[in-house]
Amino acid sequence: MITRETLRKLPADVLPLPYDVASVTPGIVHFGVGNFFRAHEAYYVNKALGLESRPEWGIIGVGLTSGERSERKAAAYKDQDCLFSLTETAPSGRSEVSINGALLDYLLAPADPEAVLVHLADPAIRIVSMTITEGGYNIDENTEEFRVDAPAVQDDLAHPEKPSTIFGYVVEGLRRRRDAGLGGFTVLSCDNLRHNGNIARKAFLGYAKARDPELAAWIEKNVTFPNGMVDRITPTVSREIAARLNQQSGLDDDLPLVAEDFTQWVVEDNFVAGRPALDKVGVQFVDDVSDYEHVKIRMLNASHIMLSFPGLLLGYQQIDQAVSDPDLSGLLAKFLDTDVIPTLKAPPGVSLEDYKKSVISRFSNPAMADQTLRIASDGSSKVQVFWTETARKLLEGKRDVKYLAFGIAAYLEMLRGKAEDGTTFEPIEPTLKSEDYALVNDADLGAGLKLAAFDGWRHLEHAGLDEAVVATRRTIRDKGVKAAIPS
Ligand code: CS2
Repeated sequence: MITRETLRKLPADVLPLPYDVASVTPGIVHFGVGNFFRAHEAYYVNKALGLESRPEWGIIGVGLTSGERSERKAAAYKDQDCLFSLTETAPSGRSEVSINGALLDYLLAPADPEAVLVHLADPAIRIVSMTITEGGYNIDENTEEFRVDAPAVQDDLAHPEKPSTIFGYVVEGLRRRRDAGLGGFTVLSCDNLRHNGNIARKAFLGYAKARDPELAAWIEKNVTFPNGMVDRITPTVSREIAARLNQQSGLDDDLPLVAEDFTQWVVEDNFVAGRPALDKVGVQFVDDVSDYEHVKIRMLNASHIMLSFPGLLLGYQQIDQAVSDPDLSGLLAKFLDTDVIPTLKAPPGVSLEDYKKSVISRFSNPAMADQTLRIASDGSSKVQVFWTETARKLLEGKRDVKYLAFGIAAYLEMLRGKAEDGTTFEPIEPTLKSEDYALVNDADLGAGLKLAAFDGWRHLEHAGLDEAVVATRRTIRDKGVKAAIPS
């Protein structure tokens, strides 16, 4: 365990905190304290705190789920005074360890909803950020509107002062601020979605309108929702990895974290109540983040899933193992060269050719030991978010769809949970229901194309795509994944 006491005698190679942790006051509430948040937003805030004479942008973390696992996690944070170490490792193996003290507290919302609301209504809190996953915004894929009829949302609307969803919490916090004559805060989405700020706006305003249109109008005036592109590969830390990290650092951290040395955050500078000096610690502020988002999502994230689905079928447990298979890295290069790059606009100063090389090199980083199953998880949401635009461009342009068809076929076959060598695994798909699995397992290999994952381009009818998916699934089954990879 590490605590504030540990800070006094850190091992020689561990970078200490650049500020006095006892002097930090909270300025941010963050929902969804996962590894990515710790290695990304908390990483930048930690650096920025070191530049402030009165560090006032500490973070209050909030978890929305209940149960034993969440309680264990909360206890681990409390035991460590919310401190944790981060090991940043380059593909070459060079690494650097630092301590992070930006997180000041970790609250389990279901255990004490009022404690969360008190923070949200506190004028010191000027940013409410979140990492709640691509599928967490409760947006209907077809109408692209907030799903007011979702049962959890209906529950919150029935008891708005005792919420359970992030929408209920944030809007109730804002209601209290308005009634107290205070200003709003910035809602900062850090999820991997295009226009994540616009999506957050749609979700929070969608809830607020259903609750009270006047409050919604106040929120529209007093809250901003900057769009941002976030990027850093941050794997799950298994017990073995945790032990290795501690052995290397000389710490005894119960919450150690590993991430690649690469990190990027490009954000629109639209913070209604101020922000930490993120611009001084490497965050890029731009007027329009769209081109950055497109490049990141359509190249990196799209390739990640394009690699993980066949990777799982071929029995690769880790992303670095999968990408070191030349057939799979070749597939990624061809997919990017043929389907993605020709229809992408590069942001100023970015070479898409170099970006492609960096994606493949980042995936090869063995220190990540990044799990193919983690990358494939929630494929149903990821396929929509990461592939839809490329799919539309291919279909609208009547271009060859062979790589897309391969990706879809590999996804559907992966959902059957069996690698080519017969070993089984359990796909992690929080939104798929038994009816969906029935489609995946149907003897008609085209039935799986009815999954919501493909809704984003179903209206662009293209018999060739459906046929190619069916034929590719057949080849995967009869001759194996490798035989199905298009040349
Ligand atoms: C991954 C991301 O989950 C995924 O599909 O592509 O978690 C990826 O590691 C990050 O977006 C990197 O920034």
